Amino acid sequence: MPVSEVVENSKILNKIDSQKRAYWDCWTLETRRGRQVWKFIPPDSLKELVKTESDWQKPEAQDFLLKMKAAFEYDKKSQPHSADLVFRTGSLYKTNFNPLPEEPSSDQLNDQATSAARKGFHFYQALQAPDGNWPGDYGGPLFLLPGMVIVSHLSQTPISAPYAMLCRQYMLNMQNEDGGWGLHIEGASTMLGTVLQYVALRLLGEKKNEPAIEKAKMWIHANGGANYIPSWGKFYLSVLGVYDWKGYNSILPEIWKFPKWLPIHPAKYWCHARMVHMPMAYCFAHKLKGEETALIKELQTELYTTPYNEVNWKKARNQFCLKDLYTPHSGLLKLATRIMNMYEKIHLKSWRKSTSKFLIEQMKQENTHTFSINLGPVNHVMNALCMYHAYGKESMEFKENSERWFDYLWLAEDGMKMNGYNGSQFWDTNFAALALMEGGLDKEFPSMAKNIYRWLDDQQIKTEIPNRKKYDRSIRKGGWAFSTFEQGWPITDCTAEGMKTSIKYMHSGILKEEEKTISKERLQYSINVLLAYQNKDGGWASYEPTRAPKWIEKLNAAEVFGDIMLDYSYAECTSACLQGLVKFRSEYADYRASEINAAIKKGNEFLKSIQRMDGSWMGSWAICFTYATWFGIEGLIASGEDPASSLEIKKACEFLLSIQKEDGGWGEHYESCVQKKYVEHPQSQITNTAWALLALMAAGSSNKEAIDRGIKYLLSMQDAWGDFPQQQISGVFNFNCMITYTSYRNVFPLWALSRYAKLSGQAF
Ligand code: LAN
Repeated sequence: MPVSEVVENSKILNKIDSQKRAYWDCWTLETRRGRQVWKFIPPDSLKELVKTESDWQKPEAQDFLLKMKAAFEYDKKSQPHSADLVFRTGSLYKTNFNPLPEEPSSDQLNDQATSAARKGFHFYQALQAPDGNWPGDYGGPLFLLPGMVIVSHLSQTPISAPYAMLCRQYMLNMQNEDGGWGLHIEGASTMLGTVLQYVALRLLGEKKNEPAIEKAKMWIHANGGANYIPSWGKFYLSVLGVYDWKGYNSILPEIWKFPKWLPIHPAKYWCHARMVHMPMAYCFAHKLKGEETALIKELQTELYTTPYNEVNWKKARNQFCLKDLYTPHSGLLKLATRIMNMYEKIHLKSWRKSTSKFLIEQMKQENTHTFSINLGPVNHVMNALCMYHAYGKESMEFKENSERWFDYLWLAEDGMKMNGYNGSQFWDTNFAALALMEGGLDKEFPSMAKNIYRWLDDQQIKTEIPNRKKYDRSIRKGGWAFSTFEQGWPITDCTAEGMKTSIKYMHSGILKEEEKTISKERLQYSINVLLAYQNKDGGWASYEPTRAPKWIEKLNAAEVFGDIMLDYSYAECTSACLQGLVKFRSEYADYRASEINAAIKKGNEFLKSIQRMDGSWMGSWAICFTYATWFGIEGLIASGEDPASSLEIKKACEFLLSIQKEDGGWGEHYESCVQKKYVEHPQSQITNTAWALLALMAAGSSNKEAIDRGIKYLLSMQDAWGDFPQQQISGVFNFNCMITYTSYRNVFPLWALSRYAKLSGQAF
């Protein structure tokens, strides 16, 4: 069958009219060692017309842009979460995808599971990038893109017109019916989301009398005006010049010059908190503020319910819209803020100057250590602003940083969004790797498997940061990052997973001896990372061991997130580390063996200690109890519990069985994370079902009937090509903000189906 015919016949593709597709086809994803950048390839009709950026102002070019914008209109009402169709359909074209011919039908469930897994991997292979990873949408949060738009405006570095147009379309698509925007794509409207999109849309050229803008303004006014925006918003508005720094509580830049042993020193915070504090502190120290252009003056009048010069800024410091407020300020923070505000009035000029110099040096180093990608989406654009301020638009410092903005932009059928990281490449690839190997399908898809291994090999972090303590960095050589090695921040569970999966692949029989390039010595470095990162409580946190006592959390001034100040021990990270250590021990008994044994014992005890009374574990990084209970069970089994006799595992299974839904699936609402208690979703969800099934099968649950019903649910959700539909968003951070994992709808059901087939004695 010719590709075009296949594409026309497909369920997902024929929903997209050819007009839309013509505009989508102007975009192609370039990947290199995991770096993913969307490139606009102008159609022939534009090649002569648009040679420089200013040519986009020509009427025909504008006409093209508006038509392209329309091709990315997306109806959020029926499904807020897009299905990553631009990338997926593009890949299907590129790889000349042909679905597998239907296998003879069978009434045996294990046969059905086997062919569904095979079909699913055949489809998923078409999405694998040539460098071995799976690129994908990592959007969800709505407070990121406006940050980039604001910084691009302030640094007079406009985002090129086709990109900017689709950023606009994305934000318009994500508007809620009441006129506001949530903290994330599925959330109810908040002041932070609404004011930031409002400002960003206006900066990108949306007129104030457009219906969407007028509606948004009404929402802002009805909820008190932009003076009620949470602190991070107050920061962005201040640098832009549409909020007065007088209305911003001091964040004491000089705290960076305090002795490092103090628990309040930022070096002790969770890396995301400290790396965001750093540029914020720099901007606050300089009261950095953009030029007051006509547009900025307009915004000043649009955002408030009173004239701009009558806003009570002192009061505004502590005004927060209740719809946003997740973590109210503690008494301790209020007291600290009063003292810091007092100091701000009299601050020592020389100390401020040396602090500012220190901060910019630290940020330059962060650029050096991360190929200017930086730790995450927030500090990345803020650092760019600081580089612009300190060194100017033409400086290498600014340019190297701003070139990497594009690493964070992602295009889907709902427009151009900003990812929550520079991608989730490693993480997605690792799970695909494990799922593929579960039932032995790596033998049927050897080139996919070999590419995966090459990717794992390439992506291990191979260098240490010189003089790392000066930059508050822990060891990193031997680790794996969540996205790419360039990003350079290793994570406990990514490291453990990378090590475990590499070992599994080296023993799988698909690699020739000379292809097994990851040496024992390199894996020993991973062990060094894992052992160095274990917490005293026996668990593992995300990027570093916990560095300060729990009371520091009371200083959380980011009202919209919970538990942001410290890196805590997490169920998921601990389980992954246990699995990694055990895998290493089973292959190499002669490296740091007694320490590994002790670490496993302590980790096992920690996992047991945080199991809830009902048998569940609460997840921190995906939704939610089903996710972490799967990790809990796997972690206990890996660390030596016998599923047949372990009471903890028995209770965990009972929990999972108690929440199975009528249709055989499991469905958990993201409110579970927000409320920290199990909240059911009205519909079964593919990912929750897959986690529950993986857990029950790992635990050897005797309830075959429940497992069969779950498998049937998964089978019923797969389409003829082997893909699965996108449902509710599946990831989370800091309890309150959800984030997309576009691979989960494929990888986890395929993994569960493969495990089912394997346990039924079905050989692929
Ligand atoms: C992530 C993504 C990956 C995730 C796992 C590896 C899955 C997890 O097991 C450990 C925690 C980690 C590394 C994680 C932490 C928080 C992140 C970095 C994110 C969810 C991606 C985006 C988020 C980051 C904090 C977003 C920026 C927002 C701020 C509040 C700074």
